[in-house]
Amino acid sequence: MSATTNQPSPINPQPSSNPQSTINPQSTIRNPQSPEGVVYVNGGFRPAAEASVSVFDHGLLYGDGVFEGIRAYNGRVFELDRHIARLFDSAKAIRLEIPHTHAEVCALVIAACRRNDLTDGYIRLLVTRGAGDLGIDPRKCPRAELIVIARKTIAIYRSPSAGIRVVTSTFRRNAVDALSPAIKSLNYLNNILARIEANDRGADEALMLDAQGHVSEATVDNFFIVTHHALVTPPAATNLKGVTRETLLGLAVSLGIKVQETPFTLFDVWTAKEAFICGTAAEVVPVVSVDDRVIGDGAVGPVTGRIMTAYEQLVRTQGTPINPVPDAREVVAGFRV
Ligand code: PXG
Repeated sequence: MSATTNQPSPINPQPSSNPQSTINPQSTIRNPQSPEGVVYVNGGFRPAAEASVSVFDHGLLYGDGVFEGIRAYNGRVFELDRHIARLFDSAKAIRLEIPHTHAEVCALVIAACRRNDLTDGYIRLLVTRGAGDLGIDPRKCPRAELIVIARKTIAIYRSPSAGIRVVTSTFRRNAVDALSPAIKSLNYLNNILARIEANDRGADEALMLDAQGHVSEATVDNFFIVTHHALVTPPAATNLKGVTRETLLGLAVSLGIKVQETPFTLFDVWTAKEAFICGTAAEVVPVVSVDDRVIGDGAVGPVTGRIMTAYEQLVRTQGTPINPVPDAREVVAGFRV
């Protein structure tokens, strides 16, 4: 963080008030002096070490903002449109005006991938309320701040493919009539407290219940169980409308697996045949125990295995190309010139 305004940098000598000028996805300008890559902030791309926001930014002061986590695989950004749509929905819910169009934000994500030479990695987008004064009133924040970070690596769980140990947290997921869990806001404190609880208890992840005591989701991932009847996940209303969750529901149907979106309790989890968590960063991670009850036979179950394989194949073949192959007509036209 910096108390000063961002200074012009060699990579973006003129921080522009016109965002259009910095959103050229065709641009391949890279800065060899920025081994840590470049970050889009304050209207331009800057070396990561120089990328900063004001200490008066309400994203920092109050968690007033929204975010997205997106993955790139094999030169494509997976479900880019869907993630940006959710970013705009989250922003709308908190009355935050993103100073760009949907198409511009998509173009910025692609530009961030190119400028960081990224073909596989993780993209984090944040929109904060921007700099204001020390009061809570968002009217004091004239301009929202858009930040795009693209990294080549992402580390999540210790040994995800072997399965993780989960414990139920005493902290509840946000109640729908408090702060909607559908808003991917910069305020993750109850999820963080749940994760600390899991850490303290030697587990890999925490399972959170909703205000009624039904299973909601993990701290940063949606949750599924496999019962004798179907692949079951809680209704989207009480948790984040996860892009991976949605993708897996579609994949399961195409694999002929019966799916149900219905509320369930810890009893259903403890007695499930299989369980897994899913999210953009974590992908599909088997859960081998919950609250010291072994799930199924403690190994990766057959339904989870099929879903993992199908997801792995899907993400590597679909998405928005980072470096599109030139249109065939353009190539032909090029020869004629
Ligand atoms: N639930 C919550 C509460 C989340 O924050 C998901 C589910 C999965 O959603 P997607 O759309 O990614 O399938 C998330 C994802 C991380 C990380 O490090 C992930 C999230 C937030 C912060 C960190 O994996 N969000």
